Amino acid sequence: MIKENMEFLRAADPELGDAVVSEWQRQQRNIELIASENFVSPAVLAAMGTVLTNKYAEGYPGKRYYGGCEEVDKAEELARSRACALFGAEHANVQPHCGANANLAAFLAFANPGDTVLGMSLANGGHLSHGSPVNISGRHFNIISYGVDNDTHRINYDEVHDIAMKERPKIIIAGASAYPRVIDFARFAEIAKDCGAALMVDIAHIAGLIAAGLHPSPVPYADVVTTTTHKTLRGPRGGLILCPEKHAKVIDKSIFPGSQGGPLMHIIAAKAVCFREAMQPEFKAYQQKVIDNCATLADALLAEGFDLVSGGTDNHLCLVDLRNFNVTGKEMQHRLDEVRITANKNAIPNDPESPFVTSGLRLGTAAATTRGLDGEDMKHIARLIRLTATDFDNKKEQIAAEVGEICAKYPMYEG
Ligand code: DSN
Repeated sequence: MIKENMEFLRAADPELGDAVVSEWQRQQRNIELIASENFVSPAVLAAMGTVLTNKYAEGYPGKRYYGGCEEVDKAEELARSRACALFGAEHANVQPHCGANANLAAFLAFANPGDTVLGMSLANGGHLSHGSPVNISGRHFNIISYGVDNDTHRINYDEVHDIAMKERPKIIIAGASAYPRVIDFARFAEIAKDCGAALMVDIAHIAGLIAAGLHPSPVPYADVVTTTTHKTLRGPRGGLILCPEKHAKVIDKSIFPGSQGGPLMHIIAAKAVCFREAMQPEFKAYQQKVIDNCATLADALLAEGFDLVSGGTDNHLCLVDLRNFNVTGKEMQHRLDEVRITANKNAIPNDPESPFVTSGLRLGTAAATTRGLDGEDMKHIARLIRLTATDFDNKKEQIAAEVGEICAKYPMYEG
């Protein structure tokens, strides 16, 4: 069906159809190690391609600004109730178009422009929408940051506490895009309580692990939890907000009419499908494999001579410090692209290089694990990454051929 749909599209619009088919082929022949990506199920893919895209439904189920919303109400109710059940939350808003929109809504709910917000710095693993000067969060709020400990590369909770007591932020943000270790949300909640801040937790990267019970959940502690739905959670590209009932009204208002217009009902339907999938026992087994594969990859990279930020990983990603191999993150990303391993350059703590160059490489196992890759493949990939760093010019054809052999074992979306 997936192939048939692509052929249908290609017949209707050859230029666009060609690009879609080429992207599918790229996904087939590359090893995907971008920590924020995944491959959705055929059911999630199907939900995104439904007639629900035709419907305007500003408002919320039972209280819309348009007629004819009976069926999309059902879809949104399913998504909301499943999100609550999956994460043990009292309230869910499934309308954010993306994680950054979910974060903006959380800012609007708990702070006013000019108020102080404390988040993890981008340079130490935080996210653009947690207060970067080039993002609306950094332009409209007074952002102060915490980083990681210089030696352990872990969050120093005592330091976060000191900063929070001195600066008295309105919001404290926990959560990161490049932090390979468990985050102590209970400790963050104590800090927020001590300084009178709201606690916002962005679980975009680890939502799947949390849903599976393999990382502690922030839901019992946070005033608001934001996430994307497409990373480890393996749903459609989009956002989600969870909160206690006492904050439901202010959160809903911050999304609509506060910062968004019409919800994307076909994407909300796909979120409902994703949440149902995430409640199945197979999903927990999948998340355990993601963690196991990442641990194996990290150990193998260490054995190949690489340094890892924080020395290893507890979750789905690891961050390689490339400096002892005398190659930058930018150059390594480029070389890996050539041998069809897809990853991204990433700043490491106290990176001497600019954010466009970087000294690090972020690797994640969520997508490759969905595809079926196992521990032996991870060890093989670590060896190929070492060859890419040390002997690229001589070995690039050989590396690309070995990548091709791995990919051929795990075809995708063939049905
Ligand atoms: N861009 C995502 C990532 O790669 O981590 C975060 O939104």
